[in-house]
Amino acid sequence: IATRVRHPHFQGLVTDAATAVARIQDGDTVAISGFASAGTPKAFAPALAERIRRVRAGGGKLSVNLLTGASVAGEAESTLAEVDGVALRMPYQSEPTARGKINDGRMDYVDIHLSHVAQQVWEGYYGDVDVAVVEVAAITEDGKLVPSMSVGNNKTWLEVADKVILEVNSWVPLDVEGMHDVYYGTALPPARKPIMLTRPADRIGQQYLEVDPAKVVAVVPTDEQDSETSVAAPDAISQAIAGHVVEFFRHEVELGRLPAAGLLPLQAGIGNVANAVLGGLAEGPFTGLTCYSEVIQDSMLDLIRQGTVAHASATSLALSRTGLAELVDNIDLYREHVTLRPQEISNHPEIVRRLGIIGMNGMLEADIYGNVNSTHVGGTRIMNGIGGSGDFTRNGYVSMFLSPSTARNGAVSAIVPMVPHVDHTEHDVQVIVTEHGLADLRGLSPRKRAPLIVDRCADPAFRPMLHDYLDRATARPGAGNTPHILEEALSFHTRLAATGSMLE
Ligand code: 0RQ
Repeated sequence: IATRVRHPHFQGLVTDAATAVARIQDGDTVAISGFASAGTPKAFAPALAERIRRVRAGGGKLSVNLLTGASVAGEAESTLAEVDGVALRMPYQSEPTARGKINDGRMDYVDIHLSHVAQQVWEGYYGDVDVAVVEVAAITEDGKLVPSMSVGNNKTWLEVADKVILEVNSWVPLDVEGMHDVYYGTALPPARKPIMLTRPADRIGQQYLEVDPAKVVAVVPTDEQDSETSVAAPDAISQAIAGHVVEFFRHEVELGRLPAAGLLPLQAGIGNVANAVLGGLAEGPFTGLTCYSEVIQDSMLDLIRQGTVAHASATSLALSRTGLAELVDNIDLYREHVTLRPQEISNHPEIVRRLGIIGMNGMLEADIYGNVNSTHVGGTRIMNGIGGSGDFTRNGYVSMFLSPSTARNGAVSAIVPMVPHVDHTEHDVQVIVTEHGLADLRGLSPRKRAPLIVDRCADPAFRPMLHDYLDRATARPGAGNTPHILEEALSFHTRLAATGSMLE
């Protein structure tokens, strides 16, 4: 432990997780590290769930409000959800048990843009943060913290929390030191200053997180690996989507709208499609690429290793088992080509706009005018959350949504007359891609966009129904700028609910 906890004050605080979580009281707001699977505290959730069970068995009450970076390791999320340990959850989850509790109205869920979390917590919208639980790789001789595999909101949690529990994970390679760039220059308005980051590889902060030693109540040693963010091998659909995206980049370069050398920094969401698109870039022709994103997935490691990507900036390493092994085995290479930053900076609107990011995110569905639903199935049931997709889409240089054209074995169309929930409006969404094709909506009025989206992106099985709707809506007297038949606009969804299919 002395190689990981190098400062005597912190050595004196070493204890086990059960002792540490005894500090947590009913109603506390607990902010933990973790972004995607990476950097979630390993010992905290099982220990708190066990304490909750014991307190309840003794007739007491115990649940907490849980703040994180984004999603955290599935086991941590489910362990706490199973014991109804979480009263309020913010800002993102992607785990079935928690999702079920939210949709049953048993867990409050606040789904906000990831770049907004730090400032909203500072502003006090979530009350006081009682306890922060943050995983680190090491505590240095002078009491600084070496972050682990994600940074997320850890800087903010350490600053705002009354009490801090540190988990020091000896699985994290010590050579991760130097991969992080923690920027301490953010302030609340009117004291804000420009953030002087102009290239994805720029370093504007420091390698370490800081904590007031007086607030630290426990240091808990752990040695467990990060759980994996699994990815499937690209299938025909995701490969077709990737093909359309690469062709689009070629076309934009030809028109002089994207630089041939390195394009512009890429952002890609989590998931198989995003992973396949990045994989598609491995086949060329682009080189010297950069990435300014939230997460680094397996395919990004491949692109770095083969030299296609010169630098990748993110807030988290969301890797599969194979990806984690590759990272740990070649940590020196990746430390040189990867920078992990606080999510406030990885997703910052000012930087996203300045760098001219190409945003590529997944969606549940888009409507014929380009409004996108990323979060609520059928308009009511939460899937995951908006995550960082809004940060990149609203502020990006080119904002793209990528999705298979159908879901549930063809019963659900990803292109519908009207979305029942809007996360990204028609004003933000510029390009929609499915396996069938790519609709470039830039410069087009809603009436011009609609037939393009249907013909390029909808599955052929749904095209006649969508055209019929559009024709009848447009033929109405006073049809307007975005013609609709309101009595019918959600008919795809009501039919799905009634019959199990959007098909007539
Ligand atoms: O269900 O898991 O039961 O098979 O949704 O769909 O096609 O595998 O696509 O994994 O990319 O997820 C929008 C959810 C897409 C994701 C969303 C069902 C489908 C399947 C998953 P199963 P796919 P993806 C960076 C950016 C918001 C956050 C974000 C997301 C499951 O992209 O959460 O972008 N985005 N963050 O069957 C009903 C539809 C459906 C549908 C798909 N129209 N109706 N179900 N599904 N379309 C990441 C972070 O912020 C951390």
